[in-house]
Amino acid sequence: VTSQLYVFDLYGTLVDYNSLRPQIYLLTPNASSLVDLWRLKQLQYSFMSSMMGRYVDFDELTAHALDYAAAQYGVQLDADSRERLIDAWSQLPPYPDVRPALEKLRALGAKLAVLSNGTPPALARTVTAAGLDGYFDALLSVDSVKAYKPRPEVYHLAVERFGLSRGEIGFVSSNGWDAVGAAEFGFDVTWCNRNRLPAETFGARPARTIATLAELPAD
Ligand code: LAC
Repeated sequence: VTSQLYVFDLYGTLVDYNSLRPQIYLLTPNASSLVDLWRLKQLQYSFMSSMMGRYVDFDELTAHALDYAAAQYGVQLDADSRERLIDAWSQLPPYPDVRPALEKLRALGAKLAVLSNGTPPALARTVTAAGLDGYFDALLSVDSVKAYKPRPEVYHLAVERFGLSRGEIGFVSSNGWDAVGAAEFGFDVTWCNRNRLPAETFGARPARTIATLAELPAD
């Protein structure tokens, strides 16, 4: 069945942060590990922020996470390179399966939205730079609730915005923990397992798993 509404995670689901690697290879041969750690720390800081009850926006967490990852790999970043790398998060390319999938879902009459940890300006810039701005009915940012995924009030933003019940909302994320959080909340969740990872072993199971967005809409 096709949902009336598909809500997508952004980073890692629609746009590819692995594309940051080439810029970082200019600074260290450990670019791929550095990007992995950068992402891991960015998410860890978002969890810490929500748990400590001190909201700091995602751009700032991304900067703190970069500083950590650079320190771990002994990379000295001058102010310009640091700024450029942080800014690159707003210019990430879409995965090749994204546009065809969004086209198909729209043709089936579904509404589409993004629900992301990113700030509202970052979401707008990223979606535009990726050439995806025509597809979405809403770009929902955690910034309006000052808490990060997987806090339930974040997922509630989609319920509030579209007036649908939780189970009527199709949620798509490549991030296993985000898929679990959305399933705990009660969305109809599709985990896009782009990286061929094992399923999460804690928390609610997503309704289904796909390998790429080309499988949408999935039963
Ligand atoms: C986001 C992160 C979790 O876009 O990928 O919200």
